[in-house]
Amino acid sequence: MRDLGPPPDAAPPCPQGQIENAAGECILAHWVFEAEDEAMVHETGERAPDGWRARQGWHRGDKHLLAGPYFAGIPAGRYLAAYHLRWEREGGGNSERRVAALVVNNFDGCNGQGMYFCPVSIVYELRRRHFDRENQVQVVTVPFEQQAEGHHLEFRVLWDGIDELFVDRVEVRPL
Ligand SMILES: [Ca+2]
Repeated sequence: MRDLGPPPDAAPPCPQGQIENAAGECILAHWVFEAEDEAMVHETGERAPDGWRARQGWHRGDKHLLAGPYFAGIPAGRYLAAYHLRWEREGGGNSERRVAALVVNNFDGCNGQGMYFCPVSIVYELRRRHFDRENQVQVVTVPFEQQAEGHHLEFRVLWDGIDELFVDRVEVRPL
């Protein structure tokens, strides 16, 4: 019996670490969005080496420390957004105190319902207890779904204005 192989119209699978995009091309399945990149938007905080930070008394709270970069090249699918963050306690309160909210947003909106905002992740309430220790960059992951390639994604960090927070970058990989 002859081995006929795969049918001729079957696309070969992408190599390890790559993913097929809407055009049928294999692309690297790993994206790095630096907080200090000029495509990013900041409503509060200041530039710091390798990222962006906000401090109580210096910067306004309840503002976005990070938003953007409105990147549309991630194929449809489920992913993890890994936020690289550094935290330092400044105010009173216990370990339940919220430091920031993290949300992955589809900036194109939800099927024409509303403009600019359509969360494609849970809204992750980042609390003090999520950090193992102060003054050390650590990773917090947020799962999200890219519903269709071409949607402009942004990775938001809404800073509460109490504890110091620094964001280095957000990395995205398939879930
Ligand atoms: Ca960085």
